[in-house]
Amino acid sequence: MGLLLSRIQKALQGFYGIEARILLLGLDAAGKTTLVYQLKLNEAPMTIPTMGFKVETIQPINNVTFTIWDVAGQERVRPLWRHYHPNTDGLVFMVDSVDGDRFEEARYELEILLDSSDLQGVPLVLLANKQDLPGAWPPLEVAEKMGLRKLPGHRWHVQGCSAVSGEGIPEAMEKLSEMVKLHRKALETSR
Ligand code: G3D
Ligand code: MG
Repeated sequence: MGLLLSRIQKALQGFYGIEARILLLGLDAAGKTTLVYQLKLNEAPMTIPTMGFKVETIQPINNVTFTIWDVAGQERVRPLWRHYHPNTDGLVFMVDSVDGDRFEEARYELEILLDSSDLQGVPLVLLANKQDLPGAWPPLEVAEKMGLRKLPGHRWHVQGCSAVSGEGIPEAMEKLSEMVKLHRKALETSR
């Protein structure tokens, strides 16, 4: 675990005081809370129950703040999601790679997010989680199921991982920080 954290910190060193707001999203049971526990090590995630869905915030790791929310109860709370979109620097969408029956549902939610005007151009890391389990779909196939091949206007990267073992998480963070920096640069030059 110490190795995982040090690799993540190394990946994020380039930020130098920049606070990047990262949204970690995905259907319930994708593994988001497990990932938060991994990142927070021994600290219990702070859970703020808000209107039937959960927002969890973890302290910045080298200036990167994660705001995490589950889409459980989606129909009722969907109008509220957009309040979390502004000022997002990066999007992490997590999928349970074993649960092929819910790829369609996950893709639907992801498409809504990517269409949001507040998230235009925001880079995306797709975490094809639970790769440690037998029957997990390979990351590239999960990406295809999520419709990422036809994704104009967003930088994206798919990463196979296991939130339980931490495998693949440092690579995902490295890629994310790279894309966030490129996105910021593009925003600066377009001003
Ligand atoms: P969520 O926060 O996205 O809703 P959770 O998802 O983090 O609560 O995870 C849901 C279940 O999946 C948990 O199991 C958790 O242990 C398991 N899980 C999460 N990530 C992985 C992974 O990478 N590999 C494996 N094998 N399991 C994972 P329980 O049994 O507690 O419901
Ligand atoms: Mg959760």
